[in-house]
Amino acid sequence: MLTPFNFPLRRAAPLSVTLALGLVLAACGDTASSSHNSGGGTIAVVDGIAEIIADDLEFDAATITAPAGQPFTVAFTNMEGVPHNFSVYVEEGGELISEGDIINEGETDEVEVEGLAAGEYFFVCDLHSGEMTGTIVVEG
Ligand SMILES: [Cu+2]
Repeated sequence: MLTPFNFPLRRAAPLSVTLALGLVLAACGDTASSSHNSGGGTIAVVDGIAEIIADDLEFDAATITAPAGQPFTVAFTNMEGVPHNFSVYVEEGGELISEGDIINEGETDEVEVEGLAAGEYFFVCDLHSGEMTGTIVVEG
């Protein structure tokens, strides 16, 4: 297990989330030894687009803020030699809103997201669902 001393900036996932993700990872044959969440930080949708990066098995933001009722694009770039994608769900384990393509190092996928009602939504790399997750906060 990683300790807070190893990763002082990373938040531990709530226990229920950790358990749920563990089930998903078990199904994939992966072995998650930690709640290695997204790297922290918040990015905003500006002029209909938000840019997010994956590197070191992390997204570079844990939160994306977006205005309610306005479709937007997430420009997702993979910066490492491990495939990733960016997908949006109503909630963890819930209904799919947008499924991003799996992309390789140096590629960018523009993921279109419909206008959403105010609230919180779940984003994740479907290939690393125990490690690469975050929240879309829709306001307005
Ligand atoms: Cu991934």
